[in-house]
Amino acid sequence: MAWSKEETINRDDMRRIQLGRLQKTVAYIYGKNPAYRKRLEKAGVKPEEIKSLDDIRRLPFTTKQHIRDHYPFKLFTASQEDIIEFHATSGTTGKPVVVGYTRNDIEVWTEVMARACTGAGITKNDIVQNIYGYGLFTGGLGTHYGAQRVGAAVLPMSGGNTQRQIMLMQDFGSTVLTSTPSFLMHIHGAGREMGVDFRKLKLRVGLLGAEPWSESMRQSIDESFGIKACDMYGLSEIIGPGVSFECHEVRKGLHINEDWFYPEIIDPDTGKVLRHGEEGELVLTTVGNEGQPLLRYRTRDITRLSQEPCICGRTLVMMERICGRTDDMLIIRGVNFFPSQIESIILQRKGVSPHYMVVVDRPGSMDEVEVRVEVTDDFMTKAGADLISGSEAEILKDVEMAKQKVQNLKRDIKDMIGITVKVSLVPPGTIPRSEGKAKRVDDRRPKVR
Ligand code: DLL
Repeated sequence: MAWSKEETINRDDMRRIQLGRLQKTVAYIYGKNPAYRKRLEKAGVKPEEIKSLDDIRRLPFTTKQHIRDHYPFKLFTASQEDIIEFHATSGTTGKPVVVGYTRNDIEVWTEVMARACTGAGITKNDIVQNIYGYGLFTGGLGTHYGAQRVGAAVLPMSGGNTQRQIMLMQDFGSTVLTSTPSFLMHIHGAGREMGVDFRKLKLRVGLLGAEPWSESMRQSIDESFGIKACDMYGLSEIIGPGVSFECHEVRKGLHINEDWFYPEIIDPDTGKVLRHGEEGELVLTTVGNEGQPLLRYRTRDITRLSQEPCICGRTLVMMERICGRTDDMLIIRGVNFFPSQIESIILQRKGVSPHYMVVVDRPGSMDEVEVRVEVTDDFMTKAGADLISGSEAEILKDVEMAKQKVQNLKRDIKDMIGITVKVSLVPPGTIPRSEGKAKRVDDRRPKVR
């Protein structure tokens, strides 16, 4: 059973809702946000000219850069007194991408998250161990609101604390785990070492997302925990988790809450709108947000849409699981970052050059990141010379300096992005140079699908 009636209505009624909300949103933005109004004027569109859903194509796209350019609040449409919550994601320059929510926005978020929880089979009888991070990240609070709305009891764990997660899972009898898939696999590995058999616990449902994961990873999670894991997708700019979700009955694609987030698929190179079934970049228009409504936001996520009826009864348009991104954003253990953030750190440090490579791998269940950085010629020449004819004290000093560089880079990266990486210094000239766009990432993780 779906949570709300909009999930099962017929196409004509859905289009009516979407058009009404789209018209309202465009008029609202035009009237209240000078920066956005300028863009609409430049595109030659007036709110009263949006007469059908197809007219959405006349609206300009919005990008992450556009939000960043208006940091922190200039793209907000609601006034400050109506904003009741902020969230943010990390940005390429260290400045986050900020989102503001009004009370109504929180209500919409709670509603779409209640739909996602219901879709996964969560009810008021469940104990939801919420492992998504609480804080600026939207995963923790968004899931918290939705799970409470369906009447479940939330255990607000946030991320990390593996041992404690396992202890409370056992002691409280958690029935639902909400987490990034990779962290869940990490918990499983740690539990196995402690002799825990998760299949003997009361767990039965997983509501997982925030990063790409494959069908084989799902199978492995299902088996390891004795649960049915459902996918959930979302992004902070649009609302957070709850943009789309899988139903536990079918688990083959995600139902998009299209009465709030209007989807299109475009060719990322030309911007041309593609038909259902064609793969391209997902573009979302928020048709109910008040804090920071976004028109035709380019998510950079690649998927395809379909209108196939689902046996669960939901009529919402479906999207396939996300199979990649059009930019170089990396998602490691649920944390998003761009290689350029690492570059900005390297550039500030002496003795290393801006030639670097981010190597991502998944040797077990967790993603691991190694940042390889070339040392400068000067450093190399001095260390090399010392090694051949220097005194013991000089050699030890060089080694100490190299160690210090590694420690400093590790600390700066952890401070900026929040994840622990391995840093390796390599000799000058050893990172492959490319003639065109520099290749900064060597992603060795198994491909999703
Ligand atoms: O990750 C919101 C979220 C929290 C979704 C909890 C699901 C569960 P951001 O940190 O802004 O928001 O990251 C958004 O993460 O553009 C995708 O590239 C990726 N992403 C999110 N969910 C999925 C998923 C949250 N289910 C970015 N599958 C998005 C693949 C996902 N990628």
